[in-house]
Amino acid sequence: MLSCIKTLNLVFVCIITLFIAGIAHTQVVVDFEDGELDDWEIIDDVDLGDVGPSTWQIRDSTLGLDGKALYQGSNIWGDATDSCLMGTFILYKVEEFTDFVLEIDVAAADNDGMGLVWAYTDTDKHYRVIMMNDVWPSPAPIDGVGGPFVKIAKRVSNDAPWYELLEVVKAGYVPYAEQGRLHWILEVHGGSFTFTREDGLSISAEDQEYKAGYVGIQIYAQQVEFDNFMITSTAAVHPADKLASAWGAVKDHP
Ligand SMILES: [Ca+2]
Ligand SMILES: [Ca+2]
Ligand SMILES: [Ca+2]
Repeated sequence: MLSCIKTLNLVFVCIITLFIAGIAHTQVVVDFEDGELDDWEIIDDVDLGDVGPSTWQIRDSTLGLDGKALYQGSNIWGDATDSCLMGTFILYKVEEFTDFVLEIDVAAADNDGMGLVWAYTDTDKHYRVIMMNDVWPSPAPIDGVGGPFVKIAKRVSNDAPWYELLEVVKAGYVPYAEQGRLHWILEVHGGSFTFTREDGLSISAEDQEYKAGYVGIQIYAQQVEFDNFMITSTAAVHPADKLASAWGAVKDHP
């Protein structure tokens, strides 16, 4: 009888533990205070007009962020004709994400292109949100929409047209504040993407072909700091699956 009660207690503990583990969402927070970029990969894009290189580093913030911040300081830019905003990526390479919420603090020193990338598997395969205060490209031969703007686009190739435009905010675009503290939120769920800035500007898009990949940052001709990178995986783990496997493990226990 005692043994039976012990077994029931074990069952209870296992089920509760696994249930909590199943619904908990993994979260990563990076404040760059350790000065390490070991978890990140820097990739300068292909066939750039200005081949750079990028100068990603961690430095003491000079733009009002918290302590140490990630900084890109070169003016690496564009395809050879400077008709598409490209430059350099930095990717968080510890794990790939499917459904997630990503938040980050930002402070820009210039008026050019910056944004986030996700579902990144290569320079020619990822999604991006990118914003631009400057009046560029001008004209805009690739997708017909010159700056200023914020766009969500899908990378489709390593040569023209590079990106397929999924959504753009042009008429309602408000320039981001330069030299000030900004905050971005990107929510990705099942091929639906929503990006929101601290001033309320928002853009959304969808793509049925969406698959998991790495997340990161993309820069065009911009000098900018980032801090307090926080990503929360919201990929569903069905509680019933966890309970079934928990019960199976207990039954098999001698
Ligand atoms: Ca920091
Ligand atoms: Ca500029
Ligand atoms: Ca610039």
